[in-house]
Amino acid sequence: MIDYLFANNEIKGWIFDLDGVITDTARYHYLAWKKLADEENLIFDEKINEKLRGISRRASLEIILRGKTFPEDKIEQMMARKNSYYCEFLNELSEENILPGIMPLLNNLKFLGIKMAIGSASRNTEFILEHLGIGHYFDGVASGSFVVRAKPAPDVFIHAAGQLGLPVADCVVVEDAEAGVNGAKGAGFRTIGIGPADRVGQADLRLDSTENLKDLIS
Ligand code: B16
Ligand code: MG
Repeated sequence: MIDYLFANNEIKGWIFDLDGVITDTARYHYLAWKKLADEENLIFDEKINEKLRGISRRASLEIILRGKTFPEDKIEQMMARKNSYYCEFLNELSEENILPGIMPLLNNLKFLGIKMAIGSASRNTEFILEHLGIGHYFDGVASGSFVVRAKPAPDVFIHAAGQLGLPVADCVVVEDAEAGVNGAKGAGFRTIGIGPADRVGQADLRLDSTENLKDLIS
């Protein structure tokens, strides 16, 4: 598997998902959705939150609403409210919130001259990178702000590969969400899944934790 991923050193670009790979903001998403759900008398718990991994803001709200319908202006207002709660939590983010193994990997890839990009569903990508202080590592930043179709559509990764000036076959995508791995794999990227097999087992290489990433390149 590792041979397939790294054969002939032909990986020229690494595309990283943000939430769940570079940093773990799932708790903040949970607390912000929970506050909104409580205000709106909607049932929401950590189990439902797990389904929102890698899913866009709108698709997340649709899952929480469970078929309940609202006028578009109310939907927009609820998404904005959730995001304002979420951004309050994001203000607490710092380099201490970068997941284990990420900094050694980014430094090694930079040293080797391998291009790197972010491919995230989050419209808060730039804000998060700024708080983490690692924006300068990336030659491209593709996010939910730039593409119409959210994951599992591969658009955000294809946009990232385009920013790197590389064909998809030369890039590996690192993802923690089933939707992200499926989207990237279906588009011809090589994939590394972070997390349990029942979530990212379909990736070309699955690792339990970001900590294991640093052993791939040294
Ligand atoms: P926002 P990723 C995703 O980020 C999160 O995993 C997902 O839970 C969230 O709903 C989505 O971003 C949209 O985030 O509300 O900040 O635009 O994993 O693709 O980096
Ligand atoms: Mg993610």
